[in-house]
Amino acid sequence: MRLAGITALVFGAGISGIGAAKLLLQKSAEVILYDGNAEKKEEELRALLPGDGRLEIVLGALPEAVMRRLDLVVMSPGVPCDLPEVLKMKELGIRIWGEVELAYACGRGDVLAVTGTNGKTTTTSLLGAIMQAWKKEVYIVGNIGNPYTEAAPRMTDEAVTVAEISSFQLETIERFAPRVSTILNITPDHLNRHHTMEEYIRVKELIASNQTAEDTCVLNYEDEILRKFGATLHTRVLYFSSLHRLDRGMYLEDGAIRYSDGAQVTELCRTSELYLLGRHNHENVMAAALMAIAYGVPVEVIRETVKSFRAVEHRIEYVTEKNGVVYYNDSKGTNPDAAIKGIQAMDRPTLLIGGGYDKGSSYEEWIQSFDGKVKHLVLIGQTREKIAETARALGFTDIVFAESLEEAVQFCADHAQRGDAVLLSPACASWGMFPNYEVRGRRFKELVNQL
Ligand code: UMA
Repeated sequence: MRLAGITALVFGAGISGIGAAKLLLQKSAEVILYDGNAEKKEEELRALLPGDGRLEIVLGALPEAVMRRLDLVVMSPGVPCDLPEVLKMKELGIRIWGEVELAYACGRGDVLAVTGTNGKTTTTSLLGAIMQAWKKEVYIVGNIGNPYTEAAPRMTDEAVTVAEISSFQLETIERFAPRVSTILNITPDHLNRHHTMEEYIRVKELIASNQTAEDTCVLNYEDEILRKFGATLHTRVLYFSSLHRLDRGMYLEDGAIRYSDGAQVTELCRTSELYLLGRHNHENVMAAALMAIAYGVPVEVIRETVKSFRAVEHRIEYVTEKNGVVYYNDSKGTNPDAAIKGIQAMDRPTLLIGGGYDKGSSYEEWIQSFDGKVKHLVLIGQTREKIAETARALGFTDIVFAESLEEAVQFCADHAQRGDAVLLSPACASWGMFPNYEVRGRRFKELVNQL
């Protein structure tokens, strides 16, 4: 699609929307930056964008007269596709792209894309590090917090883009086609946005929808949904497994990560050589390594990178030790499944801070995973009643309500004993209390360091 001269509305003025607006202005499109939040400040938004383009800013309600002028709508990931305004624009026959589709249309080089319910950020960072050890021009973008549209205009044909792609972003792709993709796992998440598990799965699987026979999709063999999905694909499929030796693919066996190309078996490393802990992390390592192999990276480069790679911020991140109590920040535990990994990684009695924004999750399995390790469950945010109810029904009653993260941290500091751990692993999104999980995690670290 030719962008010069068209009128494009960018829906949402967060970091994706600003990236998209900049890119469109650079392509000489006429841009209408729209945000439903009437409290946003027009001058502040203008200051983020080049002053010489044809830019209009609309805040609050979106008039139909504006809709009727449009050739293209570029959606920010956080904006639901079934909002009445969006449905209206669809009805008017206006093309709707996600910010990722716009970036893909304008970018160059190859794309390697990572999705899945959990482990996306770790896998994307590790794959990014592997690519940086091998290639000169590497971009690490997407849901990880760097808008893809910001990087797109700088790309040459030599570029390798490693993209973390959420289900929100996949909903609005059209031609986005990674050379190598992965779906790490699929468990219930974001059901308030996608409504049903079937729809969430459908959206996740879109990551491979434009891949051809020359491309590769890397899947988790132990995920039944994904194994079924793999059988339907026309692109090359490679599996990784943490439980079974595979004739072809990557697997965990006798404390080692091994790769079989169908004829020869190569040992990548021993898990004891990795800084990343836990089976879920070993799966992330296998996914990244297998994607790199599929893309042609020499095994030696992959081996050196995985052995030196450390955990990413906010993912079971060690903060500090105070009075014999160890503090961990797992703010990225934004759903029950991710939070289960957090509590499983604890090897001592734990004071657990949970709760936040309600995404329609069920907390039963999370509470069942406490396994006698949780001394106190300190709950904050919108979901605290719902979590407490579930916990009590399962016989877990050491529950405390706190009004804020500050109060929760103080309670933990007052009640933890030498040898305990304090873990922030909320099982919920941060929205309502914080703009995102990074701000929540950083605030937690600040509070802990001030104790
Ligand atoms: N807005 C509206 N109407 C709505 C909803 C939002 O106008 O109905 C406006 C808001 O007022 C706000 C803007 O849209 O001004 C926010 O847009 P956004 O929610 O898309 O946020 P961005 O700042 O653009 O960040 C987005 C991703 N956010 C979400 O998916 C919610 C970031 O992922 C991502 O890092 C960034 O783009 C760069 O690509 C965050 C996230 O929480 C980390 N992701 C979810 C997750 O990981 O679970 C999917």
